[in-house]
Amino acid sequence: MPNQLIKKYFRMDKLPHIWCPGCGHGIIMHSVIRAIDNLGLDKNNVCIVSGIGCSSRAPGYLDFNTLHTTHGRALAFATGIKMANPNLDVIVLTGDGDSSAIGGNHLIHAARRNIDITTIVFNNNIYGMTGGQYSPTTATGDKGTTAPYGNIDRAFDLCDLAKGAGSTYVGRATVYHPNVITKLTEEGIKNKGFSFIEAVSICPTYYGRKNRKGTSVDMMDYLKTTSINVKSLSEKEKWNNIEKIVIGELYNMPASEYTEKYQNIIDIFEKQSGNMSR
Ligand SMILES: Cc1ncc(C[n+]2csc(CCOP(=O)(O)OP(=O)(O)O)c2C)c(N)n1
Ligand code: SF4
Repeated sequence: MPNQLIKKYFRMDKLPHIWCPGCGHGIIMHSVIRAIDNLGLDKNNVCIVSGIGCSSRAPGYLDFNTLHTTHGRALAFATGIKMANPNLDVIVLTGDGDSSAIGGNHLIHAARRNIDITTIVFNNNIYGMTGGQYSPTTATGDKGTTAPYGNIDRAFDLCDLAKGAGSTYVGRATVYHPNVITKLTEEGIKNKGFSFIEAVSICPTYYGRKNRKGTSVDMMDYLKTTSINVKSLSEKEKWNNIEKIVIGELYNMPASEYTEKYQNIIDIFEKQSGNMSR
């Protein structure tokens, strides 16, 4: 089955990929492809957009309508695409730095508008592509090239941020749980509004090495032992759990969608100007 998916959805001439051995990003990319395939989406109707970073290389390998944009701006481009053609299935693949540092403002406003875009953040808690600077999701005390004595910032809970900003669908999984990433992505695509999925990834090369997290197998093992399914938690525990990585569907509350509301304004204007010309 994976082989068939690769033949169907990958640009074979763009492989091999640039990711390091043991990187988690490929697992996320594959999980997203499975979601698209399970939903039976028309390839020509799917548009995948990214910013810049190791994670943001994913659209380069995928055979859809794809756009590799500037750092932090994936959601700005995706918003333009969705506004121009609301019928497209628009999916953003982005990193934690790309989406919540340089692109943080675009994230909160896309969520606030509830525009029908599904965003999957490959969260490896570091800037991988540029050599390991700390990001807004690096845990307090962890090291990066820009935090050699340990990061003193508090880390964003990306799902909490996305929910607070207005996302109508929010979920989290890790690369140890590819089937959960797939399921959440499917539900996110089905949600008519802004869907946010945090896929916790691993960067053994920069985050792992600098923070003595061991091999990529050790890092996967950590994800396995530290994750807990949201279904076993109370409402309070699911948002305030600093000991565990809470996975599963965290929020699902459909609300009116931005491009539809915008079309309503156009319809009202055209009706009024039609009346005036009579
Ligand atoms: C305007 C601008 N600033 C900085 C950069 C350098 N840059 C490229 S990728 C990146 C960080 C990517 O980190 P993240 O989004 O976490 O993705 P990862 O590489 O870890 O997957 C930075 C700072 C850039 N390309 N453009
Ligand atoms: S630097 Fe890190 S995030 Fe980038 S490809 Fe290597 S392991 Fe993956």
